[in-house]
Amino acid sequence: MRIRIITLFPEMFDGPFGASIVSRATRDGLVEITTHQLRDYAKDKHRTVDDTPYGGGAGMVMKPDTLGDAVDDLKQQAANSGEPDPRVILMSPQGRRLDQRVAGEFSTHGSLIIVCGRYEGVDERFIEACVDEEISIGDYVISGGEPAAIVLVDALTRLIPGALGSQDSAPSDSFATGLDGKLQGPVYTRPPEWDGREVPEILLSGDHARLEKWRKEQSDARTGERRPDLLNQQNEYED
Ligand code: 9D3
Repeated sequence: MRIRIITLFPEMFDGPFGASIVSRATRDGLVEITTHQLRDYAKDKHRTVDDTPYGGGAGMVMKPDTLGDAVDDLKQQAANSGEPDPRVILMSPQGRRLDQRVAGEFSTHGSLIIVCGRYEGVDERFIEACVDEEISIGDYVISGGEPAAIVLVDALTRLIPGALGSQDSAPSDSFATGLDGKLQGPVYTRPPEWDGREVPEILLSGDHARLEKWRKEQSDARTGERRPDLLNQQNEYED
């Protein structure tokens, strides 16, 4: 899978993509990620990427021409490399909310272009002309699309077959088929007693059948307390 990211802050990706699952998947050739400085596509000497909003208002708006040129160039790169047509995703507070199903959909695309917005927003004409889908990571304000793009890339990289080592495996994730989209229950490791607190006896018992039942009960109880919304919805990972 090939991912190209358009951003004003390429350095924000170095840390997250240089560590952990994404770096291993990159090393293993499962995913190739590049960042592209939007300013490099500006034509004026000040390398302008934004302008004041028509009709007034606070903040600045990202210019459609610079963004359009960047997307066109990266699409051309993809075509020249014999890749499938990239899907263009804009990280945006107005987007469809990211969940495990959305991540799963994107993980099956051979080629993605992810555009990170900054400032008050992006000129609507660029979105109409160039963007296939706007994605939000949730109902809270962050400063720009970059942290959201990092979350999206991490979530979808985990779903590429072979991206996870033996250390942690996709089917035991909270939002995966194994737990039917419910929360994971409590987990424990040594020592068997810490600070006067004991590990539940069933975990030390070796009774596998009883243990499976206990884990399911713990998962159901926790989901009911913390995320009752998950009990009353279809498993979004599966359907
Ligand atoms: C007038 C209100 N504006 C600022 C408080 C709106 C606004 C503009 C730009 C709010 C956030 C941003 C920058 N955020 C993103 O680009 C973004 C985002 C987010 O803020 N939350 C969740 N997902 C995403 S994806 C991109």
